[in-house]
Amino acid sequence: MAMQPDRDRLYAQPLEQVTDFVFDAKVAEVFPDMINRSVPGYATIVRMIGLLAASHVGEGGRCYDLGCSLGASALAMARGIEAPGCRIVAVDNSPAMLARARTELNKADPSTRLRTGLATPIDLVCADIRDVRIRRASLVVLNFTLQFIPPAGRAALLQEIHDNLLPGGILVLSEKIAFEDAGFQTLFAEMHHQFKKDQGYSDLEVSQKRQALERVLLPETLACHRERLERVGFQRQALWFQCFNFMSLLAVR
Ligand code: GEK
Repeated sequence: MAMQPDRDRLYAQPLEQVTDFVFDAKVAEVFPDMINRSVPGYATIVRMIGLLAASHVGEGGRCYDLGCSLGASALAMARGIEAPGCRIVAVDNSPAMLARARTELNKADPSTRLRTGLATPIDLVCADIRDVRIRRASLVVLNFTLQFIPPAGRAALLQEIHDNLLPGGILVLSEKIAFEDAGFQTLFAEMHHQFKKDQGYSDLEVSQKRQALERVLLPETLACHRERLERVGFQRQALWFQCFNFMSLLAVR
């Protein structure tokens, strides 16, 4: 049978030692398949980010996709935005992911090297999102990225975002979450496992990947996210998506 080059098989064979997960070239290669088969609702969330951008970003608006990976959310925004003179800044600190993002975005938009067809240009920036200065933003997206920032650094990042959103500007914060209730924690972890099996992953793949992420992806409870958003100044927020232990919040400045 022909190998599918983009199929995620990174954890299919038993590994002598499962090392911490990193966003390297091997991951970048299979990333769309990996995230679609690992995060329930991922494609829906990305599509809705496009719709949010379409309805919220006015003329000259600035948008940020923080932890952009291959640029799926940035591309959804670029496709959604109709207002003229807008700009999207897409940031990731993995050179391998950004290199692949550049190829993917140019494929989506070959004639302009990220600049045609899509009226809204996307600037790809290789940087740590904690070092990026947000300026007069209409829309900021953290789509499954905050979970990779050590918890002690999360409030400062959200403060920077809050303080530099325009009044009425929005933050989309999507995360894997934990549950205080031990019963729900077990139930949703199990449902996520079942989801991954249903997507074609084996028990071995699921368990090795879980081990690899254990010290890298640190989920918090929904209450914890909401309280911190409130503390940094987001008084208006709504949970607009949840499937098992994955959710997305919309917070308005
Ligand atoms: C999507 N948002 O497809 N600075 C910059 N980037 C970072 C940092 C950091 N400190 N830490 C992690 N990343 C995307 C999916 S994936 C989610 C986001 C996942 C980057 C990391 O390199 C990776 O590309 C991304 O955050 C997380 O809508 O893999 O579960």
